[in-house]
Amino acid sequence: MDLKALRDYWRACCYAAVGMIYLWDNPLLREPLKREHIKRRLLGHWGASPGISFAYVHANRVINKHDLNCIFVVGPGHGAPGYIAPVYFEGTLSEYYPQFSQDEEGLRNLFRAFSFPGGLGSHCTPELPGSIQEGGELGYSLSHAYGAVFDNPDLIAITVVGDGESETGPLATAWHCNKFLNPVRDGAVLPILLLNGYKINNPTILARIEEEELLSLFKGYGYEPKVVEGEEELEVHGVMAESMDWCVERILNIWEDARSSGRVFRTKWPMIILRTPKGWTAPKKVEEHYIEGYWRSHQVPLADVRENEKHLRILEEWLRSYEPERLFDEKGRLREDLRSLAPKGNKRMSANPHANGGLLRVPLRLPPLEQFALDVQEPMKLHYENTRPLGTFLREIIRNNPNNFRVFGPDETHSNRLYDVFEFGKAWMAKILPEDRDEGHLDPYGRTVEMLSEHTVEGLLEGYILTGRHGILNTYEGFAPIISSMVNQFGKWLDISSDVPWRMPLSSLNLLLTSVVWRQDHNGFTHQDPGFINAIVDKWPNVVRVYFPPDANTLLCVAKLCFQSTNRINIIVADKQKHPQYLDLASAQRHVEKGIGIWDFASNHVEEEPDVVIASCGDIPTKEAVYASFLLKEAFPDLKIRFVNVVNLFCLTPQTEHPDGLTDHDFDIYFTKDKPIIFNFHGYPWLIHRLTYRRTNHKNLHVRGYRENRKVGIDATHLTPFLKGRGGITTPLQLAILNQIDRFSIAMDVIDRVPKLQGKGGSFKDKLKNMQIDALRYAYTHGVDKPDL
Ligand SMILES: Cc1ncc(C[n+]2csc(CCOP(=O)(O)OP(=O)(O)O)c2C)c(N)n1
Repeated sequence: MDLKALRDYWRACCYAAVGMIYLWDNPLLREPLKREHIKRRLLGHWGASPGISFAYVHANRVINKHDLNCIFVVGPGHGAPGYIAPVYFEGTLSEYYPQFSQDEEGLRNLFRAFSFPGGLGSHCTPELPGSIQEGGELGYSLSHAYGAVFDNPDLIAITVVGDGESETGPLATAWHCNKFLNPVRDGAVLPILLLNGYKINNPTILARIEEEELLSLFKGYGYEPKVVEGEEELEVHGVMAESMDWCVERILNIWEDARSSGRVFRTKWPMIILRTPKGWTAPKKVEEHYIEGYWRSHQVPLADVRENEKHLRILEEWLRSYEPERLFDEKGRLREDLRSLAPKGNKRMSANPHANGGLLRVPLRLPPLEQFALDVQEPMKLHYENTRPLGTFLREIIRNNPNNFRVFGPDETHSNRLYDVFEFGKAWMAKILPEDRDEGHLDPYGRTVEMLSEHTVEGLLEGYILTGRHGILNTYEGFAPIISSMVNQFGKWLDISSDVPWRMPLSSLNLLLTSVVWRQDHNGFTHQDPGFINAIVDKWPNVVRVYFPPDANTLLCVAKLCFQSTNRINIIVADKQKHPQYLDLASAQRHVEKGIGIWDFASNHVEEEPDVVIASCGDIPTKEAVYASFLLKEAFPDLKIRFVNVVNLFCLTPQTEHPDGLTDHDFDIYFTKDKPIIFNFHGYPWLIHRLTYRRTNHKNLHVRGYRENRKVGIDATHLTPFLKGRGGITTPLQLAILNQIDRFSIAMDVIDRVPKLQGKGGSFKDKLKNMQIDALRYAYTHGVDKPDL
């Protein structure tokens, strides 16, 4: 093993990383460094870069030696210079971006483009070949890596995990993903903990505990850690090379044992703890300030080199310490013997097709929906759990796509009525006990992955999709905000990726939010939060879709649409409890295609211009709104009601803002230009106002929805005595009434807002109040809703 060559390759990477941060010109230091050679604005993160390149160069060595199929996941993605450098030297960057050619000119262009407007970002962004995560928001490297190797039996995800990153919740839980990794069916993750000791301004916890504690921690997580450290550069290269060999051989042996015997077993997977100084190879100290091996090396260690001649000389000395004249040939290319160290073709981690998953993606084989659809002969006659047929659909998708589709969830797939998927088991490599045979469904080959960390399952799904597969995550609506930021990061990735011509489209990220706010009968206030969608609706219109299917058949059609789409984040909000069924499959299909529709059965005098539009969005508000319409039809047979149901939330948005938005003309056709609209919504009412405020009839739009503020401004004083018990148990109708999305409130709203009812509607409004009081009394007395409601 030629350690010196390995070291030189790495030093060339370090040189290039420093060059990217500082140099505008004179990329090979062929002349003395001058002020004008320095970029005007110094941006980038040096501290993580040497460690990232170090891991990359050593990964290259084992790929060649063992003929491996590897991708490289960078947790501390802010250390992009440390990733870009080896990607450039192995030629991939030049293939995608010819301006970064393998010569002095290309090197200059690269240095200039890094962290520069219109150039390359300062993280491992989607524009970088081989990257599957930007690493901007820390914490997701391990779950992405594990998701990537599921069902990819010969793939190893070599994953640099920051020691600061390790302090985040998502990363801390993701170590447990090894309990789902089946050595027969799945690939392997080789975590390299970059224990460089510091974050932005603090030491890391893992670097300041005793070695025994550190090792015990990772042993406890089910790993066999190898510590790589040393006094001197070459020595560390030697230890790293030996350790990488050991890790890879161990992985290959585990695979071989499991696959030749067909025996699945849980094992201690290898990992590396790379204890090297932060900002390794930078000046040790500048004017009494520690740089190398300290947090000061995190970003740009010498920030004033354009103004400070002394610092400029220190920078020059630093750059020259890598001996660029020895590393590059006269054209400015990396020395040929060094270039030959990189793997070739798709063996290069930056060219591995798994890291451009759309290249490998095959569309799902979807069974026809007729098999699962409910037989709805007449609206409202059949009551059924909306998510159950979806569970059967998912089960058959698994059957048809046994190697590239998975269901993910924290722990609620059963509770969410999707249990049919358990015919194909729940992935589980930890202990299985006799009682688990009693519908535990634990199975090393299971296709559903459940772990009580919303972050981890979200990360696993993202990693699975990023590498060209398909899936869905089901979670309680109230806890979806836990992953709001993570979904946001993934959306950014998709948004940018869709503008990168060589990134092929990925399957969409499908999130089913169920056990919704309105049916937290047994959990109460803590489980009521429809706010996830508020955070997502403002995001990239090319990426985000939000669907509110009102019944089971519509949910099936929405799910099919989502599974066929690419590069999207599809949010489906649907409850799991029994609900009235409205649409047969063909009607549901049309309803989903339009995204909005008028329901004649809930309207009155459909052929005429309406007096009022009752609109709904969301399954429970729809049910209440339909009943409101029925009450009104009976009380006021002459009242002309139009009932509009919205499935695709973005229909409401102007077309200029979202591709699914209705034109203003169409919006007026549905909602009229001047009639009152009573809109019963699943989430916070202001969201509907935000989406529609520019529509012609917005001034007549009156929205009901979930309200946190029930004591102030309540316009139904007769309800005040009942505003109790919010934190505890509620009945469904009680909760609806307290938020005024119930049938009685909606009917009262219509009376209040339709001019011709304001005189004659008084007596019926009073009756409606009585009905509310009776319903609430009944709930507080018997603990359930009246059976006829
Ligand atoms: C979730 C999250 N919180 C905070 C930050 C801001 N931040 C950027 S780098 C960094 C320190 C990272 O430390 P580490 O993972 O050890 O990386 P390294 O020291 O190798 O740069 C922090 C806190 C972030 N990017 N993501």
